[in-house]
Amino acid sequence: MPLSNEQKIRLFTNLARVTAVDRLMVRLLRTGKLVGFYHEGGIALAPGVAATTFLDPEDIVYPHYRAHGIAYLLPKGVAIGTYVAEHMGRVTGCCKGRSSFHFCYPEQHVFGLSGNVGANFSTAIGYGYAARLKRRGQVVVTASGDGSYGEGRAHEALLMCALWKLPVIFWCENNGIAQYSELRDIFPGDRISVLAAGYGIPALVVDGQDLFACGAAALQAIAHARGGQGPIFVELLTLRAQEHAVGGLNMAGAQPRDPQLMEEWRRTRDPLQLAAARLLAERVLEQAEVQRILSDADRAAEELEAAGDAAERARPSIDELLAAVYAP
Ligand SMILES: Cc1ncc(C[n+]2csc(CCOP(=O)(O)OP(=O)(O)O)c2C)c(N)n1
Repeated sequence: MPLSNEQKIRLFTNLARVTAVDRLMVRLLRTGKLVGFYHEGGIALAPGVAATTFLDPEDIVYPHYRAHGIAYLLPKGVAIGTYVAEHMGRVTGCCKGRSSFHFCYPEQHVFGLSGNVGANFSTAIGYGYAARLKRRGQVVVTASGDGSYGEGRAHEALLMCALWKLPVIFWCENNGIAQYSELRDIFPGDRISVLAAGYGIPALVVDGQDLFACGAAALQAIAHARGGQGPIFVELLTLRAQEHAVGGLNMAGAQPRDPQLMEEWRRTRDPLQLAAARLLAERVLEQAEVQRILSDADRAAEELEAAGDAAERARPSIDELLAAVYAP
C-alpha cells in the first residue's frame, strides 16, 4: 500500500533522530563517556524505525539489539534521554545507570532487550499468546538479525506462532553477517525468510536501505497480524558497514569486510540520504525543510549529551545492587 506524504515525513523524521542518537553513542564511547561498549547501527537503522513508527502504544516490541534497540525505541515513544543517561551510567538512566543495554520500558510495552541472541523468540510466543487472550488487535514485533535464526528457539517460535495463529511479526534484519561469520558460512542460502514457508507463514522480502519500502512492509505486516491472520515474516536486506561493536574485543583481529566496500556502502546506500533525495524528488519536502529536520535531530542529540553530563553518576551501594538482583 502506498505511503502518504505525512507517513513518509514521520518515517524520515524518526530516522533522522535515531541516526543522530546512534552517532552520538559512538561519539560518547570514543570520548570515554559511555559505560561498556556499543554496537553501532550505522546505515542499518531504517528497518527498526519502520517497524515501530506505525505501531499503536499497546503493541509489544522486542527490539533487535543492534544500536542497542534505539531504532525501535524512539518511534515507540521511549524518552531517549533515559536511554542515553543509562549508557552514560547516570542515576537518571532508565535502570538508574546500571544496565548498559539490558533494560526494559514496560510503559511503552518494550519488556526487555538481551545480549542473548535469540532470546526474543521464546518471549514472542508468550507475548503473542497473551496478546490474543487479553487484548483484541494487539500485535507483537519480534526483531532480530539473520544470525539469530541458527537458534533452535527460532524454530519453536515459528512453529507455535503458526500453529496458534498468534499476532506476531517476525522482523528479520538480514545484514549478511553475524559478528565475524558471513551468512554463507552459517546458513544454506542467502534469504532467511525461506524458513517461513516451512511453517506456512507468509513472508515479505524488502530492501532495508529503502526507508519507505520498509515502512510499507511494516504497514502490511501490522494489518496482517492485527487482522487475525496469524504471524508474518518480514526480511529486511540491510548492510553492516562497520565493525561488529565499538569498544569490545575484536577477536578476529581484522576487518571482517573490505573497508573500501563498506566506505562505498556508506556513501551510496545510506537510507537517510536516499530517503531525503526521494522526498525532494517527489516534492514532498523542500530542501530547507529536510535541512531543518536533520539539524533539529542533531541539536536534540547534543541536548541529550548535555543532560547526561549534568546528571549524577550512578554509584550504587552493594546493598542497592543486591536489592536489584533476582535470584530464586
Ligand atoms: C546465544 C548467543 N550466541 C552468541 C552470541 C555472541 N554474539 C553477539 S552478537 C552476535 C551476532 C548476531 O548477529 P545477527 O543476529 O545477525 O545481528 P547483527 O549483529 O548482524 O546485527 C553474536 C554471535 C550471543 N550474544 N548470544
